[in-house]
Amino acid sequence: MKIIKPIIAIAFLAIALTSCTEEDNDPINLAENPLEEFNLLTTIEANAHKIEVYSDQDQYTVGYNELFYRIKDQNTDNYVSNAEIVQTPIMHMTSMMHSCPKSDIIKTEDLGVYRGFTVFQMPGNAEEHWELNLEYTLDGQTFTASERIAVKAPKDDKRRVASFMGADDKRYVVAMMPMAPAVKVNDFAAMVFTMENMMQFPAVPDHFLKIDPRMPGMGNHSSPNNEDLTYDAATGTYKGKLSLTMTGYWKINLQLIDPQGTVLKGEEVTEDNEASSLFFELEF
Ligand SMILES: [Cu+2]
Repeated sequence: MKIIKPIIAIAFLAIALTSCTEEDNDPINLAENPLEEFNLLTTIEANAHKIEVYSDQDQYTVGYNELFYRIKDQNTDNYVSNAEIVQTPIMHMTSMMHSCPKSDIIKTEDLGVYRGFTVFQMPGNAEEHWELNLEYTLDGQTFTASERIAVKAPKDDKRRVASFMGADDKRYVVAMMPMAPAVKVNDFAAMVFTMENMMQFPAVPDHFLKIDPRMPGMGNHSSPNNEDLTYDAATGTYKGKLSLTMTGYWKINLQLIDPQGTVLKGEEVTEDNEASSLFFELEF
């Protein structure tokens, strides 16, 4: 025992010298937070666990959100790498409760980091709020945790998600995938979900999304070399090409079309009709 003590003391000294934080957590975890570049949006303390939710944005935003999760065992100060996590975001509205399109939460290549996405259709407000509900299983034991979260409109107030009733009397949610627009032919992607009930929003495969980007501030001109979005089974997204010929405000007019060719929502842009009722927006 006499030999061990000095070794431990030296080890602690080494940690104190190499670590730039004074917290008494596991130094390995602190030194190697794979989510350092991301924003910690929520910390939930429950069941002797600390659950962290990270995003590359600094808020939960209406539209598509990629979220990263870590669970720290507060008894050992270690992050757990063997959890099964299920998310159920719920919006508590004055007249009803509903969820939103969301993914399974999967493990990433970074040990102890889990990833999933959530598509919020609407922001919270003074009377109505979103709640993040998590159910997670660790070593055969299941726990729950929940926390109220603030879902806000995008900072630029541009539309990236649309929720509507289709011509087939089904409700749909169409969400634009995050992108960094540039003056070029951009890769462009979206996801389509149907609202089966208040809680279930399965992804919709094999439809089509026609795109017609326009600049309403400049005679509603379009751009060449756009490609309509078609379903990509490998990613579960709809992929196409968005041609942006200059910077500024663009309205991306959309038409959602089912496999039989029926237009479920949206109208063609013509001389007499300057915009579709289904659209995304961006400004850069
Ligand atoms: Cu709502």
